Amino acid sequence: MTLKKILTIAGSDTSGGAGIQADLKTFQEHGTYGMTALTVVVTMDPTNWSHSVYSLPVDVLKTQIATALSTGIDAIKTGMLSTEEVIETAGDAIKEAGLSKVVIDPVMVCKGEDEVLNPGTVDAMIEHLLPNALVVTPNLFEAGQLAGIKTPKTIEDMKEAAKKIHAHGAKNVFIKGGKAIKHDAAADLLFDGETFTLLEAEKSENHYNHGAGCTLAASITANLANGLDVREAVIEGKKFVSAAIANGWQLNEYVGPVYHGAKNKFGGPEITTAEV
Ligand code: PXL
Repeated sequence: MTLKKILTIAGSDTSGGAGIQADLKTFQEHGTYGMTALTVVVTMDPTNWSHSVYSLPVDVLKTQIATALSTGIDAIKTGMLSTEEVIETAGDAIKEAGLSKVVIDPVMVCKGEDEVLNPGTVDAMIEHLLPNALVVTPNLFEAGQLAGIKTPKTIEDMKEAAKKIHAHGAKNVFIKGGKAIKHDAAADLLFDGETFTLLEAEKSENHYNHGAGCTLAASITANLANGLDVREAVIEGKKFVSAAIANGWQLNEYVGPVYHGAKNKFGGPEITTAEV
């Protein structure tokens, strides 16, 4: 038996819903084999759940990446990268690996934490990550930052952001509007440089959605590794994460992670697509 091998370069979410924990659970659900290069460890204060981010030495990151790449990786995903040096290290590694199946999740903040990790990281992402991205998966805030515009509020704003991010070298831009966008469905936008495709699913009432962004990007990466084209990979990714969000659950009084196994256990919702 052989499995498609995926490397995630990302942080550890001790609470288990996001970060490499989300990635590995999601890769497993797709029948792929996950490997990790850890950038940071995120812990939560048990008394108020405020986050602390502990960076690993860059040398340790480089050694992990070298270990994983030596096995012959089929696809790479990036998640939380804490500093410009870490972003550059990830970008260099991706270039060196010469892989096309690269998904960049440009994580800038954790849910509930509104401080951008480090202001210089936006420019570093534009320089080192976007030119290597087959797919980049910003949320609305991240899309605004990468595009150099205000946080998108409408689908027209999302289109403007997508064009600007595409101009930075990302081949496909998938902006997660979700239920935050002014629209009657949970809507995400795919731009391949020519066509804007809106993906819609019913809005979920469930507020337990910690880890949704990481899970979506991980599903897209696994779908690409398994041979789907970009369009199919994002449609199936949205289905996977929509099921995970619909079955999100309360871990404690502070956080409710998505359930990464939901799609395989219960099935996923219908996703409709339309050119806009
Ligand atoms: O959801 C963003 C995210 C990504 N990566 C790690 C995280 C979080 C948020 O908690 O902890 C490691």
